[in-house]
Amino acid sequence: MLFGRSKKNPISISDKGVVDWKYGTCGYCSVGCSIEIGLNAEGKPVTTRGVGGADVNRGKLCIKGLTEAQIFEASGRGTTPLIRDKIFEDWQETDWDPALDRVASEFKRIQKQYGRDALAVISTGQIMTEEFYTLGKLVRGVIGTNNYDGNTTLCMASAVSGYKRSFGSDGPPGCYGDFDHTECLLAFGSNLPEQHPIIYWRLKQALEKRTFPVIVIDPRVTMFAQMADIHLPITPGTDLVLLNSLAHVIIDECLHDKTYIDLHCNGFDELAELVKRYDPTTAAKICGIDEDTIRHVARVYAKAGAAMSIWTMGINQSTHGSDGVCAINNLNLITGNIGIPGGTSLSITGQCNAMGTREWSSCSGLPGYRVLENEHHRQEVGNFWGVDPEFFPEKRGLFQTDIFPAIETGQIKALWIVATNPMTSMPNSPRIRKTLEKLEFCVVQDAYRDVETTQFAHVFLPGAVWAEKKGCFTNTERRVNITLPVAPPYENSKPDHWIFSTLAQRWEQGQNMHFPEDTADIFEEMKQLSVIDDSSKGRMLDISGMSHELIEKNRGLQWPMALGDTSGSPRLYSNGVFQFADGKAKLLAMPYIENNECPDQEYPFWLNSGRVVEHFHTRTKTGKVGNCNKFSPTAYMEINPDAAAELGVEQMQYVRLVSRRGDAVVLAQLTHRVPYNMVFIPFHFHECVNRLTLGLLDPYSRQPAFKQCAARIESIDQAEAARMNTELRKF
Ligand SMILES: Nc1nc2c(c(=O)[nH]1)N[C@H]1C(S)=C(S)[C@@H](COP(=O)(O)OP(=O)(O)OC[C@H]3O[C@@H](n4cnc5c(=O)[nH]c(N)nc54)[C@H](O)[C@@H]3O)O[C@H]1N2
Ligand SMILES: Nc1nc2c(c(=O)[nH]1)N[C@H]1C(S)=C(S)[C@@H](COP(=O)(O)OP(=O)(O)OC[C@H]3O[C@@H](n4cnc5c(=O)[nH]c(N)nc54)[C@H](O)[C@@H]3O)O[C@H]1N2
Ligand code: SF4
Ligand SMILES: [Mo]
Repeated sequence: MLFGRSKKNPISISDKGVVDWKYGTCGYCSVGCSIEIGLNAEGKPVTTRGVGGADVNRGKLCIKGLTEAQIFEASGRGTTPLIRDKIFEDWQETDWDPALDRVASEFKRIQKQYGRDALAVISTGQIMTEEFYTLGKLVRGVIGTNNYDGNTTLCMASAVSGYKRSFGSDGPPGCYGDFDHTECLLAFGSNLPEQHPIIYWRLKQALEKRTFPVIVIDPRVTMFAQMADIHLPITPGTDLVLLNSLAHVIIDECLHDKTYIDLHCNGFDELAELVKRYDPTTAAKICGIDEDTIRHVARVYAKAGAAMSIWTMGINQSTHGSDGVCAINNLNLITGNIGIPGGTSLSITGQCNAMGTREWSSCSGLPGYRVLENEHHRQEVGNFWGVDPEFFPEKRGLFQTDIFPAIETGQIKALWIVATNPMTSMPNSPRIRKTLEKLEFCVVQDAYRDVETTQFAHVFLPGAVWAEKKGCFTNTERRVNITLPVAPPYENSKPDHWIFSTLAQRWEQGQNMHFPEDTADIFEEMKQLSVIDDSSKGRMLDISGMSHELIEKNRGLQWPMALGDTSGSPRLYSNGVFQFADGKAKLLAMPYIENNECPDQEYPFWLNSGRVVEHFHTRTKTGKVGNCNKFSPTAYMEINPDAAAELGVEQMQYVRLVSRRGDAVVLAQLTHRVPYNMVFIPFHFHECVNRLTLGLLDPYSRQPAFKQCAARIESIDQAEAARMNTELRKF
């Protein structure tokens, strides 16, 4: 008898005619999967596969990596530079020289007329590290505006700020291999199976060999929450309260590691005093997790031989994002869980090169984790580049989220947007739209011409994308990995580093500086800068032992890797020495201050937002990939069936969602994944959630609280809704 598929036609995998495979690193998320791109006889990239010998993914890829060969010739690619005098007018096609002349002359005009800082530059987490470095050299060393930031501020800024406040430096201290050693995992605001599928797979592999408790803290019952041993459905925005309460129990029950604290931490007494106020009974009323569970989780964590915490946007995108990160660090420091196998405080990063920009772009300072505020750093970099150190400002300029309000007030007149799409990704898009319209001059540099932000540009510069160029990305575990070019830049697009160094030649200062053409040479320059001389030996961000060849051979190398080292470093702070002058980490006492826009009678729902596995951000790539689109074709809103029943909303009905900022029309998906008073919307669709979000800013990191604001649901005529939805999607 025949069962199942054997009765049907066998599955056939189409032969793509691959004759050669080239090495690369996936260009979507921060997991950093090693990928091979298959080329057919005409040399065209036609498919991809995971690299078996690569430590990160061991042959696996998720749906995005598996379909990535389709992004090169996807519709909407930029073909040639475009210019126009006024926004919304028709574009004129042009070539690179006139386009870059126009950019340089407008930047110079604006800076002369209104001051150096009237020009702002915002960048990304998606170009290569060598490109970031070149952009930083151009902006800091040649153009000289201090209002230069990246979309890290929407994403990783709270983690950066929290690491700096606790450990004295940025840099995630752990690695994926920690899953193989840990005895307890706490995961805050992270939906690993969908957003970092291959890290999740590494976790599952570890759990197949040994069991250890997995505890997920998320207001939604995500896929991750469903597989967890304990799920804590926290009240949005209150993680700091839970974390302070966990510390309360640990200290109260003497479960902390006194020896580690004495040797390696400052600030214990202040922390112990502060957390006295966060007894589980009091905390439970704020964070919504019952007191017994808080005590239980605290004991499980503190008693585990090695315990680790991971987190993503549920923590970072919050008005207490930076404090939340420090509180996670506190938890790990007081239990001695930093720098040991299975014991770490690991921020799961976001974009493929979210780390590269932090390390080398000079966005918030100077390259190689150097800061503008340090005179020695200004001198080191100035001397190395051949720039008068006096040219550098003495403290960092505006964050991305402060640049937009500064356009509103007229302080900033021109904006250069590199590989980010703020019209869709910033909170409160009605306000962003008005802001962008106010600019005297705007340049968008993107691999795709059809991104929403381009409509506000006077010049569009088409960038080559991903494996059309050669360079490195750094992943969540500080692994520097490489991508080799498999195709020439699409039509008349150019690699971003070429655009930066060619633009630099339009300034006299740029002509006097050296901008290498080959990214391997740029990497060599970064290596030198990572450890300039004996005074900078022992710097954490040491890549002097790496090279493009070694990186490819090893399928990625983790920094620090000093000259002469034969391998990279899986962990930081294993010796208990932190990056403050006295070598000790800081335990921080942080009170919780309630400041979110909470649901009320008028707007009774929490509006939560995030992602789905099939799409990446503003869908400039995945929106054009057949299978990604097929599995996730449209924006939708998760709503609890009980709440839906009360409002008379049915499955797959359109509703009108309203906040104090704006409204959107969206399809309802009834699911118990969200509690009664919450709705959740993936942010990938420009016509939807960021029209409503508030995005209050964290005081330290200036990161928006994308995941907390209030909304109400109204019914809407279905035919009218379908019409509105189609209109809004057109933009
Ligand atoms: N498929 C896919 N993968 C991606 C991306 C993508 O766009 N698509 N983007 C990449 C990038 S740049 C990033 S930053 C990461 C993001 O990765 P994640 O942070 O894992 O993804 P999100 O869905 O934004 O948010 C995670 C969870 O935070 C929860 N949350 C909301 N409010 C709170 C709160 O107050 N406390 C807690 N504890 N949790 C809360 C949400 O319910 C949600 O389930 O993903 C990366 N990977
Ligand atoms: N409501 C809500 N909003 C959010 C979030 C949320 O959870 N909720 N998450 C936030 C987070 S964590 C993030 S990271 C941001 C992401 O927000 P964005 O950075 O705006 O999103 P992307 O779509 O990744 O934009 C990257 C752009 O770079 C282009 N690009 C890709 N590669 C290249 C290249 O090599 N060269 C050039 N020149 N261009 C390239 C792409 O086509 C795309 O237009 O969104 C934030 N917004
Ligand atoms: S997990 Fe991330 S890096 Fe790996 S294939 Fe998927 S999108 Fe690419
Ligand atoms: Mo992100």
